[in-house]
Amino acid sequence: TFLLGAAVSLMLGSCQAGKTVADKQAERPNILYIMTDDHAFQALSAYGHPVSQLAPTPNIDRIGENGIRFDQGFVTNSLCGPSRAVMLTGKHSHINGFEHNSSVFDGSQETWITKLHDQGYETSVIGKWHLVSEPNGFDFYKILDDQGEYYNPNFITAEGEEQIEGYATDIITDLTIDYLEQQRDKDKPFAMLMHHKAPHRNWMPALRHLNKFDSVEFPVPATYFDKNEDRTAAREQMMTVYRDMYEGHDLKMSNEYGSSDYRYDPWPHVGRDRMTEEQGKAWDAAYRGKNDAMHQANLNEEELALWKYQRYLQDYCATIASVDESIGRVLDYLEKTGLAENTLVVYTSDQGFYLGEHGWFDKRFMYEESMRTPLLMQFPGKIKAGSTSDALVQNLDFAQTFLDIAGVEASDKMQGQSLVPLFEGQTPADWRKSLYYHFHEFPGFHSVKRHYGVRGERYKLMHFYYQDVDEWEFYDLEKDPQEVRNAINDPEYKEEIAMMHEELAKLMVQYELEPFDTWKEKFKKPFSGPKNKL
Ligand code: SGN
Ligand code: CA
Repeated sequence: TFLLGAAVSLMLGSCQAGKTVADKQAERPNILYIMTDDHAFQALSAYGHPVSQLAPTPNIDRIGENGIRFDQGFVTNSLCGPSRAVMLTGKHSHINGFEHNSSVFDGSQETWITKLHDQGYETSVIGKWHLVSEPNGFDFYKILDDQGEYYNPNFITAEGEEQIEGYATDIITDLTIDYLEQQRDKDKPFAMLMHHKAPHRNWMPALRHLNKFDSVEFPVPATYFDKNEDRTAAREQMMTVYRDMYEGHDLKMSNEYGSSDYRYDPWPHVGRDRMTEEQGKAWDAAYRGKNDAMHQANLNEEELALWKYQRYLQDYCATIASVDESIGRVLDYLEKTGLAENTLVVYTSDQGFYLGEHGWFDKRFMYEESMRTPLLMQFPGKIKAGSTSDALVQNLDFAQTFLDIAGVEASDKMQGQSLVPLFEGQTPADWRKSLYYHFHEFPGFHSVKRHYGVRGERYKLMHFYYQDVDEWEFYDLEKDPQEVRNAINDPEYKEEIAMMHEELAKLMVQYELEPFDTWKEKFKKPFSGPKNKL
């Protein structure tokens, strides 16, 4: 209908009802898609988790208060590049071709951005990109190089690369507001991606937040010391806070009392070494006292494991403090200029993250904390303020949702569904009852084995596969929300397990994936590439 409307107004001339074509076009909704890197819902106060109560995010919460909070938002493949490729294409990883972080995005594919661009939208991306190939369909891009750095990061534009002094989150915010204010073509609606690097590893806070949570004691998850005895993949991962974090790089621990020299840090050039002299001084001064206190305390093994958890959470939440300030600035700008009235604002993360659950950091697994993401949206007049939804939704749905609100037809190759019918907070009776998930990056960082599975409203079934591993897991999320009891061999769940197998088979047909038996041979061969990267 929109296209027809635009054509008619063109035919009627540009001054119908005192409005120019440009005016008309300007009425088409803007889309501001804000995505952080690795923001756990446990650290976003709208979701009420105890961690977030100690480190609240009032500005991010505003989006949910002005609009809708999705309580069952998930990704299809909990990893940065793959998640971004799914978000853009609306297709699962095995279809869009970006299965793991060593993939290169095929930019010739249709995405919601290319489609909106074709329909006259002004498109832009600022911040982390991580899809390797040059952004396609964007009028403007200014993206971080690869993962990007927290301090004095390098940005890539169509004109080349430049380094900007300052803190990544603040710079991305400045660039975003500057672009909206100064650079974009104001006769066109905009579709903009603002992609923060924070709170990605190695969790380097802004100078002003370096001591923000020093006196906060975060609640240690009940599963922090779990041994995961009934599951191989969970046992063999390399993402345990007290075993796999680098004491220098990740935890900023000093060598000894009185020193500011780090313990093990394989990549100082992306961290402490990038700072200016002034930044470095402030950084060292902020960590010195707390590191010295740690040395003086002479901690035993268990105490040290708990100390590491606190250091991890303090730094992680401090990086989010600057993200929260960023969102506050952007929302204020939209409100001040009146743009908020006609803009869909989305806040989400490229995946969830473990904040010590099962003893872990990072993501990848299909367990709740990493498969689930925060998801908030505001859109005055279209989304009722203060709504919540517990419908099962996925990042697979974004492309069709954004095209829907722009009045542009989705491509029939897209595999998600528009979230617009959920905007009132009601779930249509025929809404999906289960989600498909597939993690492909093995061998790889953190050694999480390949797996796929189905998450229903109550049960979860997953299949880990790779070489000698061929193992199923089953969880009852109602009785075991922390997913600590693999019930795959429990006769009590026989029927539910069979039902979930059936559901999984159905989803694989729907998403055009052959049954496991037809492709398992490919993964039986011993791996002959480089050794697992840690
Ligand atoms: C880096 C991180 C890993 C992380 C991957 C993928 N190590 O390699 O911890 O899992 O990125 O993250 S780091 O110490 O170099 O930061 S993703 O968000 O890009 O998928
Ligand atoms: Ca990420």
